[in-house]
Amino acid sequence: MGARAVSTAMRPDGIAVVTFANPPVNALGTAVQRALGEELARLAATPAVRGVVLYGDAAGGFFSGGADIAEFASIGSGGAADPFADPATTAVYGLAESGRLPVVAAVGGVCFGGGLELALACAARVATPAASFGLPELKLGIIPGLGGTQRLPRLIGFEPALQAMLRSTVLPAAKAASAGLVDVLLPSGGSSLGALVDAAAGVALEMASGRRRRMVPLEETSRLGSLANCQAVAAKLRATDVARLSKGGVLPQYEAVVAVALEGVASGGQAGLAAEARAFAKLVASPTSKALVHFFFASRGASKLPPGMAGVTARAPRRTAVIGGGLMGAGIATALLESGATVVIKEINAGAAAAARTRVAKNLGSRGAAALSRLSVTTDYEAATFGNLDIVIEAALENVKLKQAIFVELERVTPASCVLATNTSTLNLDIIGAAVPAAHAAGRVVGAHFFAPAHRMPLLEVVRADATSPAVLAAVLALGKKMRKTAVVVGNCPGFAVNRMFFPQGNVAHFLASECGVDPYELDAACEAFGLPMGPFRLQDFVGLDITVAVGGTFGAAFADRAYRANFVPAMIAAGKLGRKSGSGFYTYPSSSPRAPGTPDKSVIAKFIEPVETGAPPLYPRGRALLSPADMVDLTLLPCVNEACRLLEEGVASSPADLDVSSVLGMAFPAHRGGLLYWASTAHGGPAGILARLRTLDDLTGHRCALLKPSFALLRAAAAGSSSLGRPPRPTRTPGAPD
Ligand code: 3H9
Repeated sequence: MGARAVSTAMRPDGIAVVTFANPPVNALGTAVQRALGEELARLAATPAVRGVVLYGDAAGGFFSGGADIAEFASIGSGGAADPFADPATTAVYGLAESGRLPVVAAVGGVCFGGGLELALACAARVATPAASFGLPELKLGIIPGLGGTQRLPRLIGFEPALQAMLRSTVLPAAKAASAGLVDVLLPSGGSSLGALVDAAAGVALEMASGRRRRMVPLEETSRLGSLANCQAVAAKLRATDVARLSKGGVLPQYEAVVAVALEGVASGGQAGLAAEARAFAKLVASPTSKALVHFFFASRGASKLPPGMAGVTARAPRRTAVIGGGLMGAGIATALLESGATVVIKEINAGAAAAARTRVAKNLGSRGAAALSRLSVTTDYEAATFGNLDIVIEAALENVKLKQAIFVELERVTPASCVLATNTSTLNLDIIGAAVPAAHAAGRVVGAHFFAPAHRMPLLEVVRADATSPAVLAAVLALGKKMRKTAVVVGNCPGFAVNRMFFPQGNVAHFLASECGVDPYELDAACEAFGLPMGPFRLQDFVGLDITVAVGGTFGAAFADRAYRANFVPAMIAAGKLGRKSGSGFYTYPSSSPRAPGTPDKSVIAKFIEPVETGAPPLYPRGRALLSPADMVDLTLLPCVNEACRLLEEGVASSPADLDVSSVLGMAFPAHRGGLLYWASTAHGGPAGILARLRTLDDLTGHRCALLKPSFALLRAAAAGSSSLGRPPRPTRTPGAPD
């Protein structure tokens, strides 16, 4: 925070306009809160001042992104290190609500978390149509801790407030106004900064002169309803939203917010504030919150350019084309259109082009007409279109010759400034680039690996070949941001980061079933209780066993030293058990409800796993009785951690935090465990603990699976006594010094 974070301008009408600025998102750090409290106290002691407008000023239109999340680590430590132990930190909320002066919040942009709690404590809120409001604290494993659980229900009603907090809903200005959260909404067109401040000053003046009632939010009761009614609402929400969102009670913040809000209704606002403070202090120190805060910062960090490229900037490409309008291509086109880009889909014939358009229209749904108007489909590389593009994303079949041929065409028809991206999930970028040596050498070739369905999945792997230029990387990152994806820059190797990090999961599951007598359904149940949405066998059914074998073959060829191939899977495929799409695999699926989770088909063990594996060397040690659910989870996931260490060692991924983001957004690893590597490090005590655990598991399973042999990268991190799995940062090179 700069020294001039809070400044005041006096208006001739006696209204003080207090502006606070803490870029980039105007986080309400404790220093900002203290400075605001001091300023409100000073103004209250100045007789000429009649009221206050509170205005958050940060480039990009933020009233405030909320309390400073980076400070959470020191909360609860007590004494001077704990910024919230000092009552001066939070004095601003009481002063805004019931000090001498009416305080009005002027909101022209994002107003989240502690920022909204500050606005809620004010006597009124005036907003422009660009404003948006939300209390997203639960996503961080906490509850609002600056009065939000008490004041929001009093302003918009108990049930709407709880629903908004439980679901971390973002209310656009118009909705916030109709809910009762915004007192004055400026019309669009008349909402310049000057107009906003004038309107807020007008409201403050009316209150100062008694022409308008000054609201004290904590004392409002008219919208709360009776205690009995609130109790009934709480019971209903506990049975529905809380049960679902808390994952059956695993995440404590969902129950806490209901209990604390109810306490405020039963015992009054002040008692509610005290209950809120107690619950907040407990939650902010919980492992769940620490993991979610880690994930928050890791996701923000992931979309940055790699070290050494700082300062390179690029605008997001707007004129785009997608080659291939199949499921993947149509999904990518949909996401591009939703981000405001124009899109051309190139297909091989008129029928395929029409089908691509239909797919995109279906993805966009009934409200997508405006976006759809920016789509065109074609069967030719016409110069008029392709000569004017910023980026092409190739999403054709996973066939290297085909992709090379497409790139040759693209190099011919696109301008030299056009980014040439491929959505390959496995192929080597340099081999594709070899077909267009000039474009590749110029740095135009890059990977843009989306996950299916591309218009829904939040992750984008941006694959960087050695030749890819920083400007091209920056352009694809900017595009990712426009598409609301979290983009992670990764290096070029088979499977890139996500698929390579997770290929051991299915392999090791096969090993455990084949050679250790582990029941697939018990293994799935252990992994699902841990928080994975699907255990490895259920996931294979979902993907399709034939696809699993095909992808497994790619990894088997690339990493033959450690890949594991089970004989029973081809036998299942031969018997027509392809997984969900054929109605049966490891589970059976009723044709009447194809989305049902499936019923275990235990006959798979006796029919396929045991007979096929008989005749192998003596099975060791028919081990299911030896393995606990925790062993099964570690056996499934630590080989992935082992592979992640290799990715870090090879420089394919640049930090453990990037891989945490990739694991959560690409593989649905539970966010409340912070990501794969964060979980492994915290659960097992860093690299040395992970190594020891892997060795124990290798012993338990008879030293028969190479995926359980520690990678050199893990051994090295453990030997170095490092607390992190990543390669230690390289010292920055001083210009002129030898490499
Ligand atoms: C809270 O308020 C608790 C209280 O109830 C109680 C307290 C006692 N703090 O996302 P972006 C950083 S909890 C610190 O790329 P965008 C972010 O790390 C808070 N830093 O921008 C990044 O840094 P860097 C409740 C924050 O425009 C930079 O700002 N609020 C915070 O796409 C830009 O972020 C939330 O949960 C913060 N609060 O989106 C809101 N917010 O450049 C969380 C952001 O170094 N934030 N940063 O990587 C958001 O939802 C989005 O960041 C926001 C901006 C919509 C604000």
